[in-house]
Amino acid sequence: MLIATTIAVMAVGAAPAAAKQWQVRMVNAGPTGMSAFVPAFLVVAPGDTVKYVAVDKGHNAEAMPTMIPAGATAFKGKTDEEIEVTFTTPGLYGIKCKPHVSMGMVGLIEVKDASNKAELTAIAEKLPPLAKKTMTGLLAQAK
Ligand SMILES: [Cu+2]
Repeated sequence: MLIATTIAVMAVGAAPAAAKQWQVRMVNAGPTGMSAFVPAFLVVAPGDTVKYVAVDKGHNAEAMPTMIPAGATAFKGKTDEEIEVTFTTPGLYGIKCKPHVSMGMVGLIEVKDASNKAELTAIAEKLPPLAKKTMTGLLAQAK
């Protein structure tokens, strides 16, 4: 809690401007040719908003309830729904597309703190093989 507060204060001090809005595109053919979130890994500041854009049909974005920081609330977009999520609790958030998680369509948002990395890494072991592979690669980028 103390760490979270400190980080939030630092972020405000470093960036007095308004919170940023980021975009993650939901597409049928990402960098590997499979359905994907693009970018799949994003580092944002507390208070920033991420908009999930339905570039192609048939995708959704939802947080995996076991892969979010303690105290954070999971969100769940409907298929083809473009949602804007404001991330306030620092930590890592594992995201999936429900129809395509078994094809590896997962994403990772880091809200300026990766202190729950070990937890998410353990849970990623239980994802379907392609989702596990993608998520493990994403987690390797989180510091
Ligand atoms: Cu999808």
